[in-house]
Amino acid sequence: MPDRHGTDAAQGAAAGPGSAAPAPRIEFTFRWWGPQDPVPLAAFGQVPNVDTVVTSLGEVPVGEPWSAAAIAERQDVCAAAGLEWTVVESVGVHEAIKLAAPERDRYIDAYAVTLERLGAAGVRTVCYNFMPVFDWMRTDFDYRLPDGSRVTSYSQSDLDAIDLSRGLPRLPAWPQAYTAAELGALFERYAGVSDEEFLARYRYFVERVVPVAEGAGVRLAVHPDDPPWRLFGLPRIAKTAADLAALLACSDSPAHGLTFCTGSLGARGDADLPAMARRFAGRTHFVHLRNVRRRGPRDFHEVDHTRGAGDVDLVEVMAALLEGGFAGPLRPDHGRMIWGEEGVPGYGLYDRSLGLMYLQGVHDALTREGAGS
Ligand code: DNO
Repeated sequence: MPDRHGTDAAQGAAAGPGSAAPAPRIEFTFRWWGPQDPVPLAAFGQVPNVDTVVTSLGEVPVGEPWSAAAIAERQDVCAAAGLEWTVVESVGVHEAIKLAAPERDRYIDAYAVTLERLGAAGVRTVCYNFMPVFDWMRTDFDYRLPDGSRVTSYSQSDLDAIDLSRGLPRLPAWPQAYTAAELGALFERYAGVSDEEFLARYRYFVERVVPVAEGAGVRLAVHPDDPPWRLFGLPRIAKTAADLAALLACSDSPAHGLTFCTGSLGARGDADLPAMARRFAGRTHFVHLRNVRRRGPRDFHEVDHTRGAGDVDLVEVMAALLEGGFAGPLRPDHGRMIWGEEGVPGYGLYDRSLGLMYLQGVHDALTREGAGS
């Protein structure tokens, strides 16, 4: 039967004699920020070969279990736009878990309930991070490139100049803003926490949620630190290949894997991304492809997805992921804001669509197959 792109799925599957299910493939998808996202959900389905979407219930406070009804409602919104919700980005990890606070078990239980409900609803990939206090950090969300497009950027000297006694505003994807008093209290609780101790806290979390994910048919995908170095002296455990190996070593379960994010990891000059992609492909459950231009140590801005625009060679990364046998959801991460578009920084429709079409072309050239076949 023709699908909504007008192609015939049965033809694509072309099950010959003796062949079983079609081989697992890369699922090209997009992130949607929910009903408050200026990008209309249905727009993604007009991008060739996109049938699924990545989203999250960002309105639920971190630490509260997600209700089955709220999950079903978001699924319905996606289905009404012709898209299946396949990946959650993210289910936030409550700070009590990262602080090893006495109440952490309660929050771990709540996390497990959310995983069970997502699995029961058929949403099977969950991205999360284990960064202390903050989600991704930039010092400029409106950095102008010579062609007039706007991107996010990070400069260590600008970060060092931030006056924390004035608190921090809520940045895109952060669950909250921070007053100076809140920041002071949090930093005090992290004082002296080494990366080793923080990894032990991560292991504590993994040992409890991964068996639940496995039982629920959910694959957990931890996201690297963004940027991949220490901020404000806080511990950081997902910066490098060695870090990722240590995170993965916390559990051998197939439910415990990575979000392989080239923009996060590639902000470091010492990251060999193709080697990492090849090495971790089998444990990678979700891929973010993003390109950055490094201006110096701990100093970069984002660029478009094409080879040569920045320091991340997404052609080599795609080749390495394919060689490593990666199959699963992959999305273009952080595009530029172009053609006058306004929206969540990094998450406009236009440049991410250009990026995804480029990535599909790279994929098709490498595999001699069609991304949509
Ligand atoms: C930013 C994103 C991050 C990411 C989370 C994963 O654009 O890559 O906010 O979604 O860190 O938990």
